[in-house]
Formats: sequence, C-alpha cells, structure tokens
Amino acid sequence: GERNFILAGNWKMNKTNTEASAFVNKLVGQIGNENKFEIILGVPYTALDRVADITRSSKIKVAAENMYFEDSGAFTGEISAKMLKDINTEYVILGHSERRNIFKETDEEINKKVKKALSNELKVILCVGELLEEREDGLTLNVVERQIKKGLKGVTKEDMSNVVIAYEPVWAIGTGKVATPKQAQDTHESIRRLISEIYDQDVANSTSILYGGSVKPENIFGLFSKPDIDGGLVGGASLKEDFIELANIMR
Ligand code: G2H
Repeated sequence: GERNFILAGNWKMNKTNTEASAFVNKLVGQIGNENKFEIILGVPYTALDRVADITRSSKIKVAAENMYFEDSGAFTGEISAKMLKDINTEYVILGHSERRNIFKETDEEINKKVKKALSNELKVILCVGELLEEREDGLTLNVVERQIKKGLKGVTKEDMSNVVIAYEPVWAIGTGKVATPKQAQDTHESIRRLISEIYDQDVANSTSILYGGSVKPENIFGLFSKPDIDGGLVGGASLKEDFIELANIMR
C-alpha cells in the first residue's frame, strides 16, 4: 500500500503554554494547508489542549510525548490514553530514547503503552535506536530488532495502520551529529524488512518510517531522498522558524 510522508516535531520539555500558543499561531499562518505530507507536532502535556485548539482547522495534528499504560487510578503524576483522546490528541510518541535512557522505560512498559494507546484510538509513533557504544560494537540491528519486536508484541496487522516507526540513533540526537543518508537508509531498509517478516510485505510497504536525530533544513534533502525514509521526527529544529522552513521545503 501507499504510505504517508510525515514531518513530525518533538518539542520535548520546551515551551510554556503561552509560548506554545504564540509559536503555533505563527506556524498555522505560515504552513500551507495544501501540503501533501502529514504534519504532526509533539508538545508537552500542558500545551496539548491549546495547541489542538489552534490547529483544529489547519492540517497540523498534535501528539503527546508520552502517556501511562493504565486506564486510571493511583498513579500520581501520570496521564492516561483516555485523557489524551478527550482533548483531541491524535498521536502519542512512545519509547523515545530519552524515556528509555533517562526514565528507564523498558521494552515491556513501552509495549503496554503502545497497546493501550492503540486500543484508545491514538496513533503511535514508536521510537527505536541504538546507543553509540552499541553501534560501535556492531549491534545496531540487534538493538533495533529487539525494540521493534518487543514494542509491537501483540499489535495486530490491522493496528499497524495506526503505527509509525521513528528510527533515532541516540548518538545523533541533539548532538548536531546527523546520521549519513546511507547509514539511516540501511537501518530503515532493515526495519522495513523486519516488519515484513513480523507481518507481511503489504504492512511493511504501508508503514511510515521516520528518521530522527539533528534533522535540519540543511540535511533534510539527502535523508528524505532515500527510498525507505518517509519523513522525520525533528527535535531542536521544531522549536523555531526552522520547522516552518522544513515544512515549506517539503511541499
Ligand atoms: C531526536 C530528535 C527528535 P533532535 O530526539 O525526537 O531531536 O532533532 O533535537 O536531535
């Protein structure tokens, strides 16, 4: 099948609600609605409701950056899938390397979150990627394969139409050190092959696989011209005018 080309931002822990409103108002005015690709903005919980409101009549969709896998209850400080859905959140980013490495989320926890999100009709951006020492030890594919197999355990073929994969080599995140288009393409190709093995070729062909890690207007062309790179998950550059530039480059 056909797959979507996606430009997704990930603000991480940046922008107050006030700053978010100002930025997104500008974004909505400057990003054309006629773009053929999907635009998603991952924003902190506190800005989700407001950003969803501002982008309602635009083509920009909002994503949460995390959620918890239980429905409700005594989980102080956590947010459920139902809470996100209720404020018109369309996507949730799960398994980001910062969640895995700083907050020690395991593949098992990420898998529970993936399944809970999908059962609440939230679309998932599942992030995977190796650490520098894993790449140097030649373990990139082992790591990515484990994260995908465990992350998608129990996820049906039908549900895969609501799953996007983001490959983010950890050594390229926020470091300014972008993977070469070939390094990224090689891993993306392996990820697509793995999806075809877990599901089938049709699912593999229709799953969008995004690259993340220091994506900027200067390096977008080389990356996005590769056959298995279906867009980007952009951190630092999604906080500023660069994101508008990226969106307008891609149209
Ligand atoms: C990777 C990416 C967005 P940055 O984490 O998820 O961030 O573009 O700042 O490397």
